[in-house]
Amino acid sequence: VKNLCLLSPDQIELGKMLVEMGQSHLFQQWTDPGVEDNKKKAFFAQVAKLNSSYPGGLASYIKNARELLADSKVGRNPYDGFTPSVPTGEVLSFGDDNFIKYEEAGVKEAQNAAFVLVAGGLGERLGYNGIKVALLAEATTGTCFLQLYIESILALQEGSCRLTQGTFQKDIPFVIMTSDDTHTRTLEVLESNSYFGMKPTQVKLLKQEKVACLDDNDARLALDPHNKYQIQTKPHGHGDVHSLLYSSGLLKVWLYAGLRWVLFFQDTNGLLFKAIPASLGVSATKQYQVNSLAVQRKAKEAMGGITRLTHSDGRSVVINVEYNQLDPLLRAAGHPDGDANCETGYSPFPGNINQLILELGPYIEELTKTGGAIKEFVNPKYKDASKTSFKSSTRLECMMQDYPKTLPPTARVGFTVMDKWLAYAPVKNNPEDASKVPKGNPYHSATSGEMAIYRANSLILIKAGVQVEGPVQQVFNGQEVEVWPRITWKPKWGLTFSEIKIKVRQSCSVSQRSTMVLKGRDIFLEDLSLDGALIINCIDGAEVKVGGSIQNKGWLLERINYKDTSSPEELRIRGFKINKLEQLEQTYSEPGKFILKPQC
Ligand code: UGB
Repeated sequence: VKNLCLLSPDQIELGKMLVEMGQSHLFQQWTDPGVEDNKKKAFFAQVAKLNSSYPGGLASYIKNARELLADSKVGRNPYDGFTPSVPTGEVLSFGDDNFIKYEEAGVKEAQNAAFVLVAGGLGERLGYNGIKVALLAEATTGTCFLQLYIESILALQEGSCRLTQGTFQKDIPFVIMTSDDTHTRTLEVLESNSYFGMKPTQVKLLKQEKVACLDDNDARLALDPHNKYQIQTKPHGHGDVHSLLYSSGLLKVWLYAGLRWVLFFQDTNGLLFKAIPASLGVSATKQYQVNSLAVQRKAKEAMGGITRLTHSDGRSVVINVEYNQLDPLLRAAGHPDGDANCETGYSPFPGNINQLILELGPYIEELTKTGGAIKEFVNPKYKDASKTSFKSSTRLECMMQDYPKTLPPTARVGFTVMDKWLAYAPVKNNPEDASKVPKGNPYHSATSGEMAIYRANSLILIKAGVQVEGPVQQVFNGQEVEVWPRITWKPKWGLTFSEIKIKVRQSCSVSQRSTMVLKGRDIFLEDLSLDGALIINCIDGAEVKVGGSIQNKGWLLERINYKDTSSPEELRIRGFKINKLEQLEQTYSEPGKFILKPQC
């Protein structure tokens, strides 16, 4: 009370709210006025930020925390009373007519979409010193995830205009959710690379704030152990993206601009944009308000399952159920085998890869009802079975994919299952942990993420009639992986399967040891036989026909160990570098038609 003279009326109101919410312990160690006054002002500045960045304010946060902690203490299962069943959705098979139809519909629809990348996670499991979006997706061209995503969005933007014979190209909005851990460096990567060709006005960074930590079941806020005038905070989770978008006002701007879709995706999946056109086509064709991208899932795989949950009281929702909750839920519903594969050899529940497509109109309506808030959870680490005290402070968390939990049963919620080799290869684990993954389980490492790009591109060319020599097994950083030919192309070359520019009159072949880099849009491969390295750089407006037989020493993968600090981190983390022995490289920087048909 003695310190009231230091405070503004707003700060006094916040102080009263804290005391009313049972938080007077925060002031117990305060000194008399005149001592550490600046730290007291800083305390209220932090309280004001915590209050303004949470839907309903800090009082709502404390109230929600008490309710969730009470449920957690008694071990209430959030799925009590719900019966799981397999929801309806679309299962696609790469390259067939159905897939091609959806891809074309998706590219046309892309100009009515906004893209939202959740990139606030620091990636502790990955152990990479940089931010994850700046990590190389593949070392052959040195393209990082952010560059790959931006170039993919620009390719969709151009393709959408072309396929709809649009008179002008609409700029697709791109939002990146950052956090204190990633904001500055994300901006630096964008600015130092001229936004990888995107207009700076097209990109918006929205920074998520951390939330207050909780010391006990009464939701008493935890003080920073090193500063009694600061409340301890931790990340709230990627679910923040919904309240940030809602409070940013961008959703209404997009609606008035005629947009219809918002696509949410994660920071390290180099395959994603191979799956987006068809998935967006499914959303537009099926009029899904929520479309979860999914892949075939093996039972017990560490991947959430997209599940319809129907309550005895009539409530029904289609939601991702984390894998460790799916098995007990199924057993409780009378499935004795729990999470088991069906006759297809896969789980009947599609595997969540946390890339979502939401229809904008209903999304705005829902967020208006909830104020941007979505269902949260709390996961305290109790000291003992009495569950009366915590080992360390906890906090409320939320996940992006829990958005449908608040939707009415009438909402059109579906999913799109894609071949996993085409859609999903996240980079989450450091080499040490990846090398210990049980055999047959995905490594989810920089090594496996890069090899997955080469495999996907090889399989796509095989589907297009190219004879691509199969992989060899090699070990990098303790992970045995398939090494396919190192084939990469700019998104604008092969945005969709039907746009792959290959003509096979006699035959087209690529040997396993080959590297092929197509940096341009109008590069046409025709009866090419490649055994070595071929690099084509060409501007839009140059049309290059490439054929004939190319043989040279090529580019080899040279193993390096992740502990070898003499190599750059972005190479150590994958366990190899590219040794560029010899290549045929051609650059076309003038408009025109060119033929490259060497007989070497
Ligand atoms: N992220 C944020 O932007 N802010 C945050 O506060 C936290 C994360 P992780 P996670 O891919 O298979 C998710 O850590 O959360 C971003 C799904 O929950 O990589 O453990 C972060 O930058 C899970 O159901 O993954 O698991 C990254 O882009 C499953 O789908 C993204 O959120 C899993 O991903 C995901 O953060 C998966």
